[in-house]
Amino acid sequence: MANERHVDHREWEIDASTRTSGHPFTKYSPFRSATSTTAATLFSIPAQAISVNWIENPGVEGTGVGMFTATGSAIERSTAQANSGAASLLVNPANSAASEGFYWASNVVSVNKTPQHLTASCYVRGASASGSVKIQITDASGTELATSANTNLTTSFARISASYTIPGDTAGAVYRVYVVSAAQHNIDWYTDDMMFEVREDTIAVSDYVDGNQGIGYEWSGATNNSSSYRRMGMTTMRGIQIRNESGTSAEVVFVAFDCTATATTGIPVIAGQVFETVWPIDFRSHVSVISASGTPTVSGVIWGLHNG
Ligand SMILES: [Ca+2]
Ligand SMILES: [Ca+2]
Repeated sequence: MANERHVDHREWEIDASTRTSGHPFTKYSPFRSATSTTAATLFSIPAQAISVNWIENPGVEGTGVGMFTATGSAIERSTAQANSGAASLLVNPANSAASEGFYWASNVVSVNKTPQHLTASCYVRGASASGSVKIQITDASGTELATSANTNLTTSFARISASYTIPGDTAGAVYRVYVVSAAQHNIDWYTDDMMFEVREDTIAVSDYVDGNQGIGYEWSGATNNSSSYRRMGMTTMRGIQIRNESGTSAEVVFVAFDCTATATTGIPVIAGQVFETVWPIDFRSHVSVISASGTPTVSGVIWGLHNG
């Protein structure tokens, strides 16, 4: 703020709420990395938006592909290509018409007073650089509601997406996501990392999410056979344990919170020693580290919670 004054200082200081003061630490971020004599950010509070993917085997890492229905094509799980993981869905169009591919059907999207935004996305790669495909959102009988641009297949994976807004008070209904040839062709293609999301806050397409992606990512049920979600990221750091693995005494590491580490702003961690907070802290930006010499490795964990 350009017109900030000293009396605004109340907003500069952080007072944890009564509720969060006694909150167990539910988030953590482990680390092990080399430092150097240039300050580096060891950890920063992630901008980790909550999102949900309704598609049950979105990365085709599970062997069951019964949630996908072929239409004018043959489909099968293939480990020949993958955008992530080890497998994708191979689509072999029959080459008798346009719009050959497959679809996935959602559970009922419940009625809502306010609009709901549907987004569908996936990554596609041609067996060769020819032919085009598109992704569509349709109603429960396959009538088109929204369609991506036609995308020419290449031998690299590319993301395609479509979005549709359900007006408020629309009766609950099933929706389908189609991935099909844009024009008739006989080029096989691979589909991976599919996503279908229902949001009320934005029509923007979220980053791809599945339960295999690490800390904060979970399947709602069986792995590779249920919806999945990304939980909120850490918003408040509440503790750190950091070990300086070096055995060389000159290799002191300085650790700073919410500012850039230097020999004067950082807490010194002597070679071979561990610094661990013994009382909850409350920092909300980042941890910076710098070494006095060399490239000592630091390892440990940052503890925190959400909604400080
Ligand atoms: Ca995959
Ligand atoms: Ca074919």
